[in-house]
Amino acid sequence: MTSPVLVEPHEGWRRITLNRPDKLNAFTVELHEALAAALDEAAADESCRAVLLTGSGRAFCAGQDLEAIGDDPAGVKTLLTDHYNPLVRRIRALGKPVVCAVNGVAAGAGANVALACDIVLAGRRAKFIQAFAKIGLVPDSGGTWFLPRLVGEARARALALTGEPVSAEQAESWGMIWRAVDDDTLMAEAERLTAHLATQPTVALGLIKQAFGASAANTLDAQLDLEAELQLAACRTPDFAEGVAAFTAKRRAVFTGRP
Ligand code: T3D
Repeated sequence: MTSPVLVEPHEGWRRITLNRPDKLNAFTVELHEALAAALDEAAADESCRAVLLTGSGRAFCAGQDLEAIGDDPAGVKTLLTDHYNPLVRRIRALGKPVVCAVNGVAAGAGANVALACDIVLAGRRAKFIQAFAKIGLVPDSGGTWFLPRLVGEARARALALTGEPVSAEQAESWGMIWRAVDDDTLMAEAERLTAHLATQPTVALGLIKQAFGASAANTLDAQLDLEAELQLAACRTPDFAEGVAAFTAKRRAVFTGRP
């Protein structure tokens, strides 16, 4: 049987590919389980310092597989509590950057899983669709949290209420994603970025993720205190010493990513 998730290791990073192209990489429990395992392995492997998430075929992900959703409302909620919510938490908690290469349509939970990643690149043919209302559901997988913070409440509400698609270029100009790029260069650009991040001070990058993760709920005072705490942790890493030494010696820093 074909694996619903492909993992491809590279020097310092790995690519994780959602792999149900015939169903536009829609989520099933099997896909969720394979993705969770792949992310946990990436988290546990010290030699992996960045992750690239993408989809196979012409789509990134069409959200929940609607043929596998079942008709028991309690079961639908369980899918969220057992799979989608842990997935979003895993991506946000991973102590290394997650780059998302959105290679085509990202609909429903597929759109919001992309937005949970740290840096999102999208090919120009990609579209982001809050498809939920079209089938009588509400945005999940963090959509009602990510969208207003990324694009403002007016746009977030309209996108969720209408289910209108947002092109990659519009998403970039609204600040919803980092960059829209040509389809034929998307993967090369995403690989270059991920490989670059894999050479950077991994612990500090993880702490940066932590700081942004906390900032939405913190007061400025609390955030200043958190920054001081995180800075202390960053200062204790060999990569900080290396960064300063390299700057002083006017040479390129060689970071190990070790704590
Ligand atoms: O707890 C819970 O589980 C609730 C959680 C919900 C999370 C969610 O994500 S809800 C939202 C679910 N997703 C959608 O509603 C999107 C449904 N799909 C679409 O609207 C369209 O397929 C797209 C806009 C994404 C793409 O359109 P298009 O025209 O490019 O492709 P297509 O022809 O519609 O789809 C191609 C194939 O993929 C087709 O299969 P076939 O006919 O060739 O055998 C289609 O049925 C299949 N497919 C697409 N999306 C899904 C899907 N199959 C199952 N589930 C899907 N979500």
